[in-house]
Amino acid sequence: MTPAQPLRVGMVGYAFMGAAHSHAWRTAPRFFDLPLQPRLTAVAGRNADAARAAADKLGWDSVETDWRRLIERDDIDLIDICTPGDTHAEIAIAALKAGKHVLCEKPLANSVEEAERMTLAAETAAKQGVMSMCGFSYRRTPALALAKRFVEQGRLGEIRHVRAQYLQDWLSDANAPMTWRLDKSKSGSGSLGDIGAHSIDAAQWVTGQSITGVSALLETFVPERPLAGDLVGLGGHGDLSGDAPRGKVTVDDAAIFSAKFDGGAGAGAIGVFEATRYALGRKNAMRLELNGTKGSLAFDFEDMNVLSFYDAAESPDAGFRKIFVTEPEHPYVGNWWPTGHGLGYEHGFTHQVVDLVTAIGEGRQPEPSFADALQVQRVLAAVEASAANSSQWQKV
Ligand code: SOE
Repeated sequence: MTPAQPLRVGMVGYAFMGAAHSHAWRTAPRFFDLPLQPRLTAVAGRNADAARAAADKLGWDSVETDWRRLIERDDIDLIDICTPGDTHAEIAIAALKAGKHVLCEKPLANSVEEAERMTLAAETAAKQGVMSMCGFSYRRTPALALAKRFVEQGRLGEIRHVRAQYLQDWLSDANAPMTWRLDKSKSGSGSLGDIGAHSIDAAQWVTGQSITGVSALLETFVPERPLAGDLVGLGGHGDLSGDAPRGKVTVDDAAIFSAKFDGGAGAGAIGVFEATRYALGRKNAMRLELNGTKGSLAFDFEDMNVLSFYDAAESPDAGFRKIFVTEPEHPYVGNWWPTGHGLGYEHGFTHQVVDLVTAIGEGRQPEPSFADALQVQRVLAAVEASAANSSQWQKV
């Protein structure tokens, strides 16, 4: 067999998402047959010593202190963007113009205007075979991929209700420090864009329906937090003293909204969404429940190897059935452990690399495309506009 051609990756950023992506780039070719062989060629970060240390720890061959150098290099085929949202548009557009494929973390951008420019650049580049994808990694959780398969098989019938929650609690402590995720100029929005965007993408993807309008409420519970310098990671457990200088939180802490979906021919589900980092005791409860005319299904990332399914054709007292999504016939699972052993958070990122590299190798547009992520961005903007206008109904 001829060895696969290399796909030489240059990654920008190396914190939490950078670590998850590094693991995925390394692991994907070890468990899946890929048409191209990923190489961890270079990582970029502004602080040379920290970037060198991250490269050594995460397994990258070289270091750059300016992302522009990655784009100039002839030995890089793909740029992986793992930085805060304020940098996405500039890096992605420059990379696509230079003929590099792009993987960009979610949410795609900090505004619809940026996301539109990125989508235009992506569509232009795709005509030359240069591909791009947005990292809504939960699509690659086997139980959620199985949920989509059930919907496509018609096992739920017509979908009437969508119930989507993303509940975390890492900001509950009012003395947890400021980080870039709480600064609108860097992150675009708070819980809404950081975790609500995942719910919006998953709900639209699993149902196959787009959100057409919303009515929303946003809340910031803790308006100021202790400043902690260049803190990396979530920073939720920083125990800074009450006297530390404080900075202004400029994003939402929690978002709730109702939504209408377009199911074609006037039909379409109605949905309720909730995203918060203040749900004490809920750690990463990314939940999706659908009720259709023939059945219902429910998923909770805190029990991520399970999909609950209710089939109305069975005896009414049969109740929800727990499907352990750990079997070879389930999406992605067959490439891992023998029956029944289960997967974790990191596997979603690995499957994301598998799907991206496979699509690039086959010359296909990977999903979610920048255009798909632009639709999510439009929903985020509509939620903010509605909340700013006393929850008035806002078309997407
Ligand atoms: C923090 O809220 C966060 O790490 C998000 O940024 C990720 O996208 C999500 O996967 C887990 O939570």
